[in-house]
Formats: sequence, structure tokens, C-alpha cells
Amino acid sequence: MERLSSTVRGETGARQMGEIHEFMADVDGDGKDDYVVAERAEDGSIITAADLDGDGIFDVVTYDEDGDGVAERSWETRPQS
Ligand SMILES: [Ca+2]
Ligand SMILES: [Ca+2]
Repeated sequence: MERLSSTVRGETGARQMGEIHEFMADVDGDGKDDYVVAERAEDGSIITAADLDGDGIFDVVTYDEDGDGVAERSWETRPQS
């Protein structure tokens, strides 16, 4: 009984949390690696946020609806100047 309940609890936790990955990648193609955080949701979609200029504030957010690596939507969060 105890083994069964712990298995169920583990599966539930995995579904709720999603996978979060942090890595460096050259998102904007300027030759410098940028800090990227990506989260895969339980429905297979992937949201990424990237800090392009290294100031600690995310500048671009992308949404990959079907998780095929090609973002369907992207938003720039950089304030207009
Ligand atoms: Ca870059
Ligand atoms: Ca930034």
C-alpha cells in the first residue's frame, strides 16, 4: 500500500511541475551566448525567456505550442526607448 501511494504521488508531482531548463545559447545571433530559461508544460508546449544583453532582465519570450522547436509566437519585453 505504501509503495503504491508514493508512486501515485510522484506521478502527480511530475505532471504539475513541468520541466524547467536553464542554459546559454546565442538567441539573437550576435556571437555572444544569452541566458535562456525554458519550461515544458504538461501539454507539450514550451515557453522560453531570454536575456539578450546580460542585464538580468528577460528581453524576449517565445511560445512553442507543439514543442517542435519552432516558436509560434514571440514577444519582446524590452521597453520602448
Ligand atoms: Ca546573443
Ligand atoms: Ca536583458
